[in-house]
Order: sequence, then C-alpha cells, then structure tokens
Amino acid sequence: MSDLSVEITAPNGLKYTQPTGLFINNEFVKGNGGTITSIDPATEKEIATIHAASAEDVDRAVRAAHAALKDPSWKKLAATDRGRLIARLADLVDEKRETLATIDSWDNGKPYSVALNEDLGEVSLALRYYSGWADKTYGQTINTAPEKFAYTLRQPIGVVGQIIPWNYPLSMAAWKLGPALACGNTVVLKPAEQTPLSALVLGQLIKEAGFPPGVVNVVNGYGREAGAALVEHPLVDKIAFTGSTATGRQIMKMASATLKNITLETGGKSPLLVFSDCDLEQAVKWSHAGIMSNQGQICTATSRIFVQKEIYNTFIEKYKEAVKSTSKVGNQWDESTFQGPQVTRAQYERILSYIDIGKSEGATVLTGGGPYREEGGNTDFNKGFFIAPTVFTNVNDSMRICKEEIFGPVVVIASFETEEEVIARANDTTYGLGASVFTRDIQRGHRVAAEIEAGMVWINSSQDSDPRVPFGGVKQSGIGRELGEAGLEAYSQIKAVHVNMGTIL
Ligand code: TXE
Repeated sequence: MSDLSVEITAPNGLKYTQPTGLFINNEFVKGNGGTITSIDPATEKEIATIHAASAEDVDRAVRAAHAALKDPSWKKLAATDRGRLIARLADLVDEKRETLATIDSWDNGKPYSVALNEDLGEVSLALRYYSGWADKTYGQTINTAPEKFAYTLRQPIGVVGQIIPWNYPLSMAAWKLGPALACGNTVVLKPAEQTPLSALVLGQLIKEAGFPPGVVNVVNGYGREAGAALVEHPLVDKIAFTGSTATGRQIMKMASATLKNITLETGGKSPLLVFSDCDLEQAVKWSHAGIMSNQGQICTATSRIFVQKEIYNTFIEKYKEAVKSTSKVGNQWDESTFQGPQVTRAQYERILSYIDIGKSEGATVLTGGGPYREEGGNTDFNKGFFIAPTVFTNVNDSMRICKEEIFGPVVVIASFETEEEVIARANDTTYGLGASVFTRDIQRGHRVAAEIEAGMVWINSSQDSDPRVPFGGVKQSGIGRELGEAGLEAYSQIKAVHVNMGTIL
C-alpha cells in the first residue's frame, strides 16, 4: 500500500479525505506492520484500508515524541500557550464535528446522532476543560527548618503511550490527550484496530492547530504488535490504557520491565440497585439507558440490575415495555435508531455466545435472546452485527452472565430483599467501576454510595460522566483516575527541591 490518503463518500453523503498513513512528526508516513481494513458493521462492507505500524514504526514515533519533549518549541512553550493550542484543537474539532461524527458512526456502528451530539460534544468539552488547566498546575512551598525550605515542581512525566479502545474512539482519545498535553507531555496514541479512522483526521487537526512536530503521534496497529511495542519501549515513560481487564493485566506485566508509570481503565460488571421507595419511571428509564446505550459497549454499563422484591414484577413489566418502545434497532444513519450494530463480528459472536450461556444456565429470556433479524426499515438485517436487546430474569448471582462482562445489549435483572443483602451481592465481584442506586431516601442514597465498592456511583441516574469529574475503577476495573483535577495527577510528576538558605550543616 503506498497511498497515504483516500477520497471517501460516506453513506450519509459526506465527502472527505481519509488519511491512511501513520501520523509521525506531523506527517503521514507509510507503516510496515501490514494493513487494517475497516468494516461498516451494519453492512459488512469495507470502508477503507489503512497502514498498520510495526515495532520499528512505533520506535520511530516514540523517538519523535522523545525529541519533541526536549525541543524548545514544546519544552519552553509558555503554559498559557500550551493551553491555547489545546483550545484551538477543540475549535477545530467543533468545526469538523460532522466529519468526525460520520467517521466514528460508520466505523463503530453507533447512531450518527449519538456520535454527533454525545461523543463529539464530549471530545470538545474535555479538550476545552484541560486547555484551562495548562497554566494552573502548581507545586507547593514547604517550610522544613529555620534556614531551609523545600518546594515542589509539577513536571511532565515524559513520553506517554496511550492505548485506546473502539467503543468511544474520539472521546477516549480526547480524555487522554487533554490532560497529557496540558501537563506538557508528548504522546504516541494507538487507536484500536477496530476503529482506526477518526484518529487520523484528528492528527490532521493537531497539525493544523499548531502543535510542534512529534508532540502527538498517531500509530494505528494491532495490539500484540504495535500496542506491545509501545508498552515495552524503554523511551516511553508512561502507559495510559483503556480496554479489557485481560489486556490490562498483560500491559502491567510488560510495563514492569521498565517500571513504567501506568493508568488502566478496564472492564466492569456494574450493579444498579432499585429500592422500592424509588421513582419507578426514572429507575426504568435510566436502567435501560445504563446498559442499552452505545449497543451495551460501555465500560461502566450497569449490566446487573437488582430490584427490591416488592416492586420486582412491576419493574420487569415496565422494563420490557421500555425495551420495546425505546431500543429501536437499525443502521447508524436512520434517525430513529437507538441501537446500531455491534462493532465487529468478533464482538457480535462473543455476545451471542454469552446469550447461549445464559440460556443453558437456566435463565429466562424476557426479551431478545439472539441476533436481530426483523425485516423492514432502511436496514438489511441479514447483514451486519445486530443483536436483539436481551433481558434475562430468573438469574442467580453465580451464573456466568451475572459475573462476566458481556459488553453488549444484554442485562440481568435479579431481586433482593434488604439493603444489607444487596450491598453484599453488588460488591461480590472482581470488578469495581460504576454503580447506581435508585431511592427517594436521601440518607439511604448516600449510605449505599459510600458502601459500594466502585470508582463512581450515580444516585438516581446512570452513566453520567463529565470531564470535570474523576473517572476510574477500583479492584480489577483499573488503576488511577482520568478526568477532573485527578486526571492531572496521572500525567505529571512531582519533583521536590530542597533549598538551604543558611550555613548550618
Ligand atoms: O480489548 P483489548 P478488545 C472489554 C470488553 C470487550 C473485551 C475485548 O469486555 O468485549 O474487552 O475487547 C490494545 N499490548 N473492553 O479485544 O484487547 C488494542 O489494540 C498492548 C472494555 O477490543 O483490551 C486496543 O487498542 N496493547 C473496554 C486496546 O488494547 C494491546 C473497551 C483494547 O483492546 C494488546 C474495550 C497488547 N498485548 C473492550 N492487546 C472498556 N474498559 O471500555 C490489545 N491491545
């Protein structure tokens, strides 16, 4: 493959130039790790074929980032101007919103309106939020002895490798780029091989915004080759990863060879607790959105619903109605689509196999239970990775569908009797990412929030996320926090400087 860009017309009629190379030193270059062909998950047709990075290509990108770190154009840039560059990038993202949303929607399968209004909104908000932090990261002054004191400098960690997943391609890039750049690091970003396209257009915008060459490099590639090469590279000082717990574990092992700083955001099996004193309509609405949005491909998806016994039957009936009335399955471009196709055949088959496991474990299928194959609308349901939104009842906590992350539009609904019991059951998991609690009892809401083992708790909602608020997990759902002021900790390190003003030893 020699071409470094291709002219594309998307199914919604949008025409744009898709870069296909690796983005290193502000230029698109050939990769030597083979190619990646992106597939539209609704039609299974090819979108574009792009270059993949070999370990040598990753080395080139890392060296570019390493040189940029020391280059005065970045190292000596005033913090306020660093912030200005990030804000300029946010402006360019806003200008190119339709193009970027079209690419992510096409490549990932999520409804276009969701990509446009939710993902792209989040990208620009996260960048803008961190642009403001660039000149507000201070150290401390510490009095130590009568003639001595110390101060701390908050400095960049260095070259940061960022490995991101496919469920929110651009948001995940923005969550990681914003704080890394605000703190003065340089970056090698590796998008997921399932959704490699939009990050390349972002590369173009990074150059246009005026970032010096090498500050941000984008290398598409396969996890085991390009991803692993990034993690193992001795000039990479930190790895920030979002993806599966299994890969997170491997990354931790690989990073230990050079004792790299790491932050990991991994899987989850987040509980949602519905107490009988709740606003039932709200609980149904949020618990549906909490798992069925984004095709269920949400790390914090509230995939285990526990409903108090007194309202269990009513809740089940209302949930079934909500799935029927809200979870409209279709292609990305149909405005009425709530749920598009799963991202890849591999994910589709993985979810279907979990549905089979649920059936063989004896759970009852309340809705769905297999591929979505209804005729009609604008979509050919004989093609594409469409799953019928699936609700299991009559489950018990030891079933695999209640314990393992399915990462699709599949939810289990169980019943409980007491607060103490449901907290213990909600916490009986190796994961600890998100949790929701629905109650009108203000004391109970806060009490349960404090007791749940999770990095984030929603009281009377699900899936709220905001760049100003820390995001991350406990237990095997991750290490460290992204977003908010906490996100700056992940991308800066503290140097202590001891000063002697006197003459006493
Ligand atoms: O994830 P991987 P996959 C979960 C979800 C899903 C499962 C598998 O349950 O069904 O993971 O998805 C890169 N060294 N989540 O296989 O492998 C890879 O190229 C370095 C939860 O897609 O974790 C991609 O860029 N990097 C989740 C990224 O890791 C490696 C989002 C994620 O891929 C690598 C996605 C290696 N050895 C999946 N192997 C969430 N927390 O939001 C892979 N990669």
